[in-house]
Amino acid sequence: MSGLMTRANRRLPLAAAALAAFCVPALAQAPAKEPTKEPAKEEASAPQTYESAITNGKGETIGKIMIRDGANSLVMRVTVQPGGLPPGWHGIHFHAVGDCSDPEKFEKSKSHVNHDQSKHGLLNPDGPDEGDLPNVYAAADGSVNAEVSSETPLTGEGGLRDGDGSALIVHANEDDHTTQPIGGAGPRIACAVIK
Ligand SMILES: [Cu+2]
Ligand SMILES: [Zn+2]
Repeated sequence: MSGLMTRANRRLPLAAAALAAFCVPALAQAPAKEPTKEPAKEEASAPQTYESAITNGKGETIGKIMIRDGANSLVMRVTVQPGGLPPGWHGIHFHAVGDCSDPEKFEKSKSHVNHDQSKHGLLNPDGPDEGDLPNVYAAADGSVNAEVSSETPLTGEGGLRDGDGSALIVHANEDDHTTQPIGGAGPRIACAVIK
């Protein structure tokens, strides 16, 4: 939308220049339209934000998630401090209930957010479910600095912050994005409440 507008605006000086020889007042009016439109547009697209601590299997805080939710996509930054996770790839998903109070297994967070019985997996032809996300990589020191996106909204219909909330779960192994029910990602080793 903004791209189209910008392109249209960029064409204006040419057209205006051609017109100028015949009609000078038209040139003077054109720029006055812009300031009234732009501020309203920015307000409407301001992202909602949400932050939450990530806890490990001992209930200790190891990092945080920071979510920004815009009109068409949600973007989540995942930060884990050194020593927080075993090095290597880890599957992460949005699970259906915002409860991380059982750190031994994190089973209270239930299964993946999935309102329409989709198959699991970003690479599955019958998927993905609404909880599916790309893997994150923990460096040799166990830290993570990653950013992933999702079409699942933070609030509203089908949103993560529904009545019982949701949880971001970090798994021990990577998600192959294809097999059921969780892409072979293994045990749940960390959790962040989204409520
Ligand atoms: Cu999961
Ligand atoms: Zn899934």
